[in-house]
Amino acid sequence: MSYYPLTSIPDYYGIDALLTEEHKLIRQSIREWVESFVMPQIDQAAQNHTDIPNLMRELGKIGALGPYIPVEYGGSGLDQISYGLIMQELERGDSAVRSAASVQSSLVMFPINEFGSEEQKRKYLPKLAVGEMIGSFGLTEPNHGSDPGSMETYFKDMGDHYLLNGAKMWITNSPLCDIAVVWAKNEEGKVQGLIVERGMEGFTTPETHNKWSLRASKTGELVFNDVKVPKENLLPGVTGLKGPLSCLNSARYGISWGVIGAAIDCYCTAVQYSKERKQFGKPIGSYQLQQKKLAEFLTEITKAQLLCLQLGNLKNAHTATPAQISMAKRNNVKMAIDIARESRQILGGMGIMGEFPMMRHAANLESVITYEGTHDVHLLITGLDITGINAF
Ligand code: TGC
Ligand code: FAD
Repeated sequence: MSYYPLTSIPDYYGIDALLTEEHKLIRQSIREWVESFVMPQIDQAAQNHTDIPNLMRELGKIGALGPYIPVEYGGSGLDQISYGLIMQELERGDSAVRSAASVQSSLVMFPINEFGSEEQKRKYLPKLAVGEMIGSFGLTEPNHGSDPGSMETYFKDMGDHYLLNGAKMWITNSPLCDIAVVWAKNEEGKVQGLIVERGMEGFTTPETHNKWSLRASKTGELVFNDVKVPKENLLPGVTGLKGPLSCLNSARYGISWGVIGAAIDCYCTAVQYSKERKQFGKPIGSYQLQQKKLAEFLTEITKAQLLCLQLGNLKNAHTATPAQISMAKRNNVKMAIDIARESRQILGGMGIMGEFPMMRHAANLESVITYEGTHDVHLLITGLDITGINAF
């Protein structure tokens, strides 16, 4: 259970008036699920560095996997604002929970739906939508993170199958995945996507241990040692780096919303604590220094909400540009990490304890500010959009 009443979750600019009844119902149902399923176990999962048991099946039940994927393939056919609100509510619980849903939705189901054959869509999407199958997304490599275009993983056409070699690193859910959407170079050096299934000979998924961030999420490698991939597992609909990068547009958009949830959890906790905790005979919330922090948190959350809502409108109209999405991802993650760090101070010593969410969110957000394009990479994308000059 959250430490604050859910009625204190802020809507300072009356943004709810711009949402539909369906949006609000979806948000409410995910919020209730996070209260009953995530909140009671998230601290222990993070402290123990274990994932939440049965998480993907539960996310499937509440419609959080592939919300905007067409109903005929097992999705919910919802709009982009609904997707954003779902991500916001999940990340109020924990970034690991939002990560699980956004990888499955934006990085696995999205490319299969956009670039897959009809057979691939029918084979994989319905199982991914209910969490019966878990997917991962392999783009980053040990030697190529911000610069995925230099990837070394490659495949050769062997006539009746492809032979895949290479390795991917920092892959969310790799130790749990049943399938991986893997981006690799063909013999012409062009990037293409392959669906690699667990059990294929030469495919292993070692776990990455000792993380101080996203401790309730499994991270690992995808290693390909002469893996024979059937020809029907190539994604036929895209060639080039724009394939994986267009998946990132969808995931980065979801993150822009998601981190508002983490910020809200920290802000609401800090407001409640500042009213209850007394020092020098008065609640600490009565002191100007603490009020300044709270006022700035609410201002930043409100600005982030407005940014996301309009970005959602642009996404619904199919006019959102990658650079607009980069701006929201960069701004909102920084907003959330700053609020997590500053709000922890409002709780004094109690702020470092697992009973309160700030340290967990702050630690998680160190990954979120790095993955899906680092804070600096998104700044360079905006710089390129402004000047037309590539500063990478
Ligand atoms: P560049 O030459 O600019 O572009 C190559 C081709 O791609 C097109 N393109 C895009 N298409 C769609 N969406 C985008 N956002 C696009 N950005 C570029 C571009 O038009 C071009 O197309 P074409 O047809 O002319 O070939 O590429 P570059 O090599 O200079 O790199 C650009 C850069 C640095 C922006 C890009 O590579 C980048 O974004 N780097 C960051 C890498 C990154 O974000 N990795 C994320 C890995 S996945 C992950 O972190 C999952 S965490 C999930 C979780 O747990 O929640
Ligand atoms: P690098 O690219 O080596 O960057 C190091 C530093 O250099 C950064 O500060 C960066 O901003 C800076 N830098 C790089 N290039 C420039 C430049 N041109 N100008 C100025 N500064 C520059 N990847 C996947 O494919 N799938 C996943 O599921 C996935 N999940 C992840 C989960 C976690 C928990 C983490 C931490 C990462 C995950 N990633 C995943 C990888 C993630 O996308 C990369 O870590 C990220 O893109 C950065 O790459 P890198 O770590 O190699 O850093």
